[in-house]
Amino acid sequence: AAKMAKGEISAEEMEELREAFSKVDVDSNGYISTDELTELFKVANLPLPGYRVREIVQELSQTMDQNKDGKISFDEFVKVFHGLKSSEVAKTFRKAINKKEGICAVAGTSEQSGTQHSYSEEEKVAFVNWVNKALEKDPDCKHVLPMDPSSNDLFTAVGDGIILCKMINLSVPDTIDERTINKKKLTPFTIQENLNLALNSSSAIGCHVVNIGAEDLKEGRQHLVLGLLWQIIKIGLLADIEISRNEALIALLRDGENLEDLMKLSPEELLLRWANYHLEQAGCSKINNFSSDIKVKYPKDSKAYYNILNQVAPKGDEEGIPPIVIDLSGLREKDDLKRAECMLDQADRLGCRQFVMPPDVVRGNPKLNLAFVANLFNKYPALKKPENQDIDWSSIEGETREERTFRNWMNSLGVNPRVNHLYGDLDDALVIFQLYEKIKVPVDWDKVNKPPYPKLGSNMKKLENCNYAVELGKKEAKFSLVGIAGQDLNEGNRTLTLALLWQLMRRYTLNILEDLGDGQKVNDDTIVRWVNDTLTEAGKHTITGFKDGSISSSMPVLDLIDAIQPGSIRYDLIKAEDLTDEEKLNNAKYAISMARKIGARVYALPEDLVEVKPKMVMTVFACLMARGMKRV
Ligand SMILES: *[C@@H]1O[C@H](CO)[C@@H](O)[C@H](O)[C@H]1NC(C)=O
Ligand SMILES: *[C@@H]1O[C@H](CO)[C@@H](O)[C@H](O)[C@H]1NC(C)=O
Ligand SMILES: *[C@@H]1O[C@H](CO)[C@@H](O)[C@H](O)[C@H]1NC(C)=O
Ligand SMILES: *[C@@H]1O[C@H](CO)[C@@H](O)[C@H](O)[C@H]1NC(C)=O
Ligand SMILES: CC(=O)N[C@H]1CO[C@H](CO)[C@@H](O)[C@@H]1O
Repeated sequence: AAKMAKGEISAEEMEELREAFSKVDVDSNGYISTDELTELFKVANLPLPGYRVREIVQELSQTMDQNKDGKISFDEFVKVFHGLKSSEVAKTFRKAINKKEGICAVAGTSEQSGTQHSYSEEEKVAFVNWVNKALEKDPDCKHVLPMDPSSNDLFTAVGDGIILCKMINLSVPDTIDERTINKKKLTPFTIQENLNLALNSSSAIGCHVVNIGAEDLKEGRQHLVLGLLWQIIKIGLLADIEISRNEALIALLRDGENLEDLMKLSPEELLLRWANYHLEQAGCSKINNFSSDIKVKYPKDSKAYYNILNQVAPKGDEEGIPPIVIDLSGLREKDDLKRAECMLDQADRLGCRQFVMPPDVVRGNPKLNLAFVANLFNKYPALKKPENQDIDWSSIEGETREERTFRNWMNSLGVNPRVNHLYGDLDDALVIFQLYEKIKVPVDWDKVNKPPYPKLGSNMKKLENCNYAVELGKKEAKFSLVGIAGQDLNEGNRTLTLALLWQLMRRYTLNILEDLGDGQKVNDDTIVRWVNDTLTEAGKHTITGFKDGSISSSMPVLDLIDAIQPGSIRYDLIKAEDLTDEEKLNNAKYAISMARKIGARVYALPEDLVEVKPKMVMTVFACLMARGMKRV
């Protein structure tokens, strides 16, 4: 071979890099994000502590992302990767790429890393202002609020876990039982409990909480705190941008589309539609995103935002709501920042000056502009539910609890792309393959078709994936998939998709127990026996199984928590006998939050206990058993 100049890359090496890149770029969008890099290390099962992985990812993304757009293109990847060839980072990274098999999460340990991580100052300011306002009246937050947005207050304020718990509960109401938050006379132990509660509840609402631990929050690791807080805030902002929650969104249907097409859109896509709907009504051109389109075409004249504000502002046609006339004179302001400031003054009159400062509008910060528009939508949707005869209203059903639990479970594991609609988003089985890897079923990615799919025959490609997914389930995972074909996944047959997902979640849960028990096989009986033994030892009532009627009161769960961590349950807060439905639910909320507080990652919902749903009951006991086995 010809001798190569230093820094040149051989064709073979290039091939290797391309392969590595496409392995990391799970969603094949041509870019890898830092999350995807983290995922690679995880998949590679590198025996590195979490903080080390974080450092490497940080270092790589800082050097690699040369144009600082938060994404790493293949060219950037090649350039820097090659430059780093001899460094320790490159070696580790290379090792990670070459060892693609074997899945095992790298533990989220949190030693002092000593490295300085970068974070976005604008985002910090925006989140601080949002939290200040959201919790303004909460007496439990007086000790830390209001935070000064220009300081680092936020990173100390989150350290006791209270603010995070409160924000989680605002984003998904009723996630955390108020009674389980430690508020007074905090000690290192009770702070740890609050942080466990916050982290495990974040998982339960579908935040991707990988490589972040209580220590990171206690020490206020800036980029981790901001990352988690953004996920929590975003889930809350997007919660109502969904057709079953707001039927007026059907006004966004376009000619030739049916309801199903609209229901498949992600909340972000719906929000963009909404913005464009109002722009169209105003006779303006459309935008394609809340980043460069806001920045380049528009706030050159801040037109998009001005027009949306003008469209949604109350016109005085609704009783009791006075009209607000948007002053458009700021459009004539020549200076970009000043024009954006004038626009935000108008947003302020609607009570919607949130998340963005003039420079964020001018530069088109994607997160903050998305948040700004989402908040505007939540306050002033300005849509009318169409009175259309052709619409089959009965087909609009919200997500069931079971569906929501599965979805939150997989999102918290960081599947990519994020799942918004359980059926539509699984039609190419890509997410299913990622879940197989999480339960140690090897996936031959060469057999998997990856997006973008060709325009013609795209469904064929997806169907092939689904067939392979079912085959893996039958042959490798040894699931019971009688009567399930790839087509059922592809078409989103509810019963059959749920059957597969349940087996995935169940296996995932059992795997955790088996790993803790040195590989010993675990089944339902093993769990019930462990629960019985633990309860008996503590002098409490046992259960006959996951269908035991006594579970409806949550008493067995509460007793088990108290057996695992003696003295943790405040029995004075609960009622044990002759319970009304409301009292049962009350106990169940307390039980679920307590389980998370002592460190169990429970996804089930209180209603699952009250109604004694055996599958979800099983996961609750299994998670507690996992927690109990770690108790030494
Ligand atoms: C959580 O939300 C529910 C319902 O919105 C509320 O009743 C409860 O007080 C909240 N708890 C916390 C911890 O904020
Ligand atoms: C936003 O949309 C425009 C086209 O309207 C496109 O040129 C630009 O690349 C998009 N920006 C991002 C970040 O996707
Ligand atoms: C889903 O599959 C089940 C079992 O094969 C079948 O009974 C049911 O009709 C299917 N549902 C739909 C909507 O096709
Ligand atoms: C648990 O205890 C109940 C009641 O004492 C008993 O009926 C059941 O068989 C026990 N189950 C196991 C698996 O030990
Ligand atoms: C997902 C998650 O953060 N789970 C945590 C629940 O709480 C325990 C105790 O802090 C942690 O070990 C888990 O990682």
